[in-house]
Amino acid sequence: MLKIWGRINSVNVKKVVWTAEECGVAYERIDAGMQYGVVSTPAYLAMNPNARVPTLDDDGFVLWESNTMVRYLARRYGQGTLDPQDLRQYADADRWMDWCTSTLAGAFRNVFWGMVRTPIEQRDAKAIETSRVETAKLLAIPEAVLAHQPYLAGAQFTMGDIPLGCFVHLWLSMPIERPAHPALSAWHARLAARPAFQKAVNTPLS
Ligand SMILES: N[C@@H](CCC(=O)N[C@@H](CS)C(=O)NCC(=O)O)C(=O)O
Repeated sequence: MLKIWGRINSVNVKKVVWTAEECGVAYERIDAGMQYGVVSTPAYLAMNPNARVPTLDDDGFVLWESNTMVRYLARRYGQGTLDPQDLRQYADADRWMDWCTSTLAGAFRNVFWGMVRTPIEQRDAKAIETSRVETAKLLAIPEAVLAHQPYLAGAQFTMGDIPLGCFVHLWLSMPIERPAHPALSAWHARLAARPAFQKAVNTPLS
């Protein structure tokens, strides 16, 4: 059976669990990381030398890097739906996955870590504010796309919606000021209506 190591309050673990749920494939999730430890044990390091979560094991095939797992599961279990068959639509979906990791995640990091993982008295208000402003500015990019199509890669929900969907859910859960992004909010509501999203992504923050 498919195994996914990682605590469900990790945004990168959520991506993979959400994908498995969308594919309807049976899996076992094993808590690891942060308060659960596990990631520094020799057995875990042999699978994932980064000592990070998630790690995936599909019948002995072991992977790390969450976006790669999303692509792998989409190709193996979600062809024609999560994994677009048309090359250009595939690249369009893939582009949003890379943008989420390379651009959005770093900008958002200080809002999330500051507001959720840092005790109030130790928070760096300036870093949180810089991160908030930068994230709000970046989210105008998917907002413009979603203003004229329901999903990031067009008319259908694809793997391209998964990483950014996880991050936007966190962004909308933060007790901070946000500019109105009506198309992004409507897209988030469409994602949140999916049972797989409710199971994997709408989970406690810490
Ligand atoms: N690029 C990696 C990043 C993995 C990563 O940084 N995971 C974080 C959680 S989101 C982690 O393992 N933190 C340490 C821990 O939980 O012990 C991926 O996408 O899988």
